[in-house]
Amino acid sequence: MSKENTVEEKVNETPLDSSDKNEEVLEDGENKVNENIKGDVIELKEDEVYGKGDTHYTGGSIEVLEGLEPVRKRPGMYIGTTSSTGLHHLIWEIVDNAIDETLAGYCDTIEVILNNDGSVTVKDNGRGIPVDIVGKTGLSGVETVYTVLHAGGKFGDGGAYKVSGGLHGVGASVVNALSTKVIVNVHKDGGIYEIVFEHGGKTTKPLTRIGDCTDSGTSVTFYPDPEIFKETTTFNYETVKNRLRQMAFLNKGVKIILTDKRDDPETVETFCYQGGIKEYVQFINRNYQKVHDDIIYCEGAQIFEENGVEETILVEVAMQYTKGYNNQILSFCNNVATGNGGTHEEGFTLALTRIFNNYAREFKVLKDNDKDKFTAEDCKEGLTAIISVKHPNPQYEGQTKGKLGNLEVKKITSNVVGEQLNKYLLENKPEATAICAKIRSSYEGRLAARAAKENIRRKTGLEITTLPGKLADCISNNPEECELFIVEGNSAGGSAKEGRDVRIQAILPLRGKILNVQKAQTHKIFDNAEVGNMISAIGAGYGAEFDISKSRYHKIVIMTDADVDGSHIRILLLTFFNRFMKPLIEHGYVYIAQPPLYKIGYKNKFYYAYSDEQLDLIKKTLNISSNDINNKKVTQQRYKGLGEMNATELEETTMDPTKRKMLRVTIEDAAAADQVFNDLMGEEVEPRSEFIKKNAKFVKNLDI
Ligand code: 1YM
Repeated sequence: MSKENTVEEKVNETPLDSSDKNEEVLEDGENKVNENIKGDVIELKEDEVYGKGDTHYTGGSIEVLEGLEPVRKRPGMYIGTTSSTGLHHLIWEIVDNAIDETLAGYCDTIEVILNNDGSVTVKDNGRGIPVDIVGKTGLSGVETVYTVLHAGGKFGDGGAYKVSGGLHGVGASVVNALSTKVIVNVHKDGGIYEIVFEHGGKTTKPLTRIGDCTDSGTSVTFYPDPEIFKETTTFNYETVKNRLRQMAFLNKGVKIILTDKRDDPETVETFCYQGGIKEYVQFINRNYQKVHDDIIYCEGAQIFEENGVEETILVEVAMQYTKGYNNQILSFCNNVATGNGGTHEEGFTLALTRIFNNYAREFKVLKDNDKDKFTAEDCKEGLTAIISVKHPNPQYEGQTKGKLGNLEVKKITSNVVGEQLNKYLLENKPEATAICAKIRSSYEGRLAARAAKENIRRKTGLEITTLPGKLADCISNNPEECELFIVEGNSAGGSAKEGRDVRIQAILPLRGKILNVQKAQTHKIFDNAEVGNMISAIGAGYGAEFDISKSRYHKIVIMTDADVDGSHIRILLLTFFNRFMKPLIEHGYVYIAQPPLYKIGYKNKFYYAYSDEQLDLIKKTLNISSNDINNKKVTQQRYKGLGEMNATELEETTMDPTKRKMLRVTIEDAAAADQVFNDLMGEEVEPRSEFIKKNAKFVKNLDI
């Protein structure tokens, strides 16, 4: 599994061994291109876009048609990054086109094949991309779609309901531009047609009828260009599988078959969910105890006319309460996760809070002497919900464009959820009672926590901000330059203290067991020494009251061993930050240190390797043979934990800002960690004991 990091620190492999989500990386160019996209029209400055010989139509036409040269010149502007994440975008782009065909109602099966030769084939059983000539380009429909930038889906007969694609919904031509070879086969109107592109989208075999058929559909095979994807051109099975499974959940009834031909024997998995997002909620909650058995489902549509064309906004919500304490509300627009929420989530929250408060007052769950109302947080504790919106013209906001901005969506979502949730509660009394009891207990927990805090304030006159004794703080008071290292284990903590730059680097050693955040109710968090220490050291509060502007450090570095235990502690910490200090992650303040795995000594010099591949590379570069190792000309040390490194080694390899490698954690990383954490430590005992059995020999001090 590979993914890349961002920004100023050097790139390295991800340490999140059980996560397979790739994070979004925004390169400089991205904001620029997004600012420049208005609806379907790309308005880029002349010098940014036009290669020689590009076709450029403006004036009356809406589409601005471009050749593919700009894509190869600045791939980051089109797919965000050329790392593993960007590589996988190629598959999503082609699958999106097939999904659009299913949404248009012409296709029910999509196949994705990871081929032995490094290529990927995506097939559908839709109408087949049009093969007749498109007036505007003078080229066939297929060739237009694959060679003209931003050709969109408007060349066919009638214009399908095109909703796929979000942040990087840039189309098949971008895939072509970034591939060494693309073969498109179309089965349509009794004929089999083939067209081949090479060297970044040059047509090398024009569209040819190569046979007859009785079926219809499109099949696309592409070979990612290693000159573009320098980091890797290898597709990660888990990444592809997770995304395709999510696509199947979000588009009910669509059958998606994934085959990995790189395996012997090949692996085949099929995803098809008649229940759609209802089954998605069931899947997420599979390891939890539930407050009620069934999934509450709400859906609605608003149809309106724009420029004489009927457009539809679809809203779908599925939800179920668990007995856990965190919430998992995932929202999507056009099948793309909106990680920062937006108007659909706002509408949902409004309705949820309104309906449960009304119900609770009416049925005396909240009595007349209960002064406070349920807050949104009360109503969300333990809630798993999927909110999925399909919108013909989505507007995204925020730095990462992960927030839905269309105002009308708030009202539609709020109305749909308000009406249907209310109906559900009235028609399902036992479930309504159980859910209200759950919300009431969150409410009481919150009031108890508030009272306890008030008490401390009154007694001591202090906020809970005294610095913990274990913290070895730094000298500087300027948070912008300050770094907090959260270090696993005592001995490593000692080396870290010795090896740090005391001016800007603070060390907080973690000892013993960290609280299982999942099982603990929020107001008990402070009872745990390790968590309490972290909150006090960071100094910005937690939960709804977390205030990022008070954070005493702008870099919080998780430094754990490179073993199973270390990775668990990392997952635990990420989960904690994700749930109680999310803005830290959103602002990119959380990092993962990357200690080396090996130290190689050769001819009075030392070399550090951060992976087995790097170790091999170093040996190869230095021309080291196994004889040299046997003859002790070379020393090779494997670090089993941070504790084995002395202060100088730790400083040189892991802490010194000019030499170290660090990964910046993204919201996607944190969410992935959170998911792993749920699976391991949720309410259900079964998956947890399975895990412990498998990993028992590695685990030394985990509280599960
Ligand atoms: C494996 C990838 O691309 N399928 C696909 C694409 C199209 C159609 C059908 C299609 C669309 C329309 C009419 C329409 C596309 N066509 C176009 C364009 N699978 C895959 N299946 N007829 C067929 O949108 O009206 C773009 S995508 F522009 F040519 F119509």
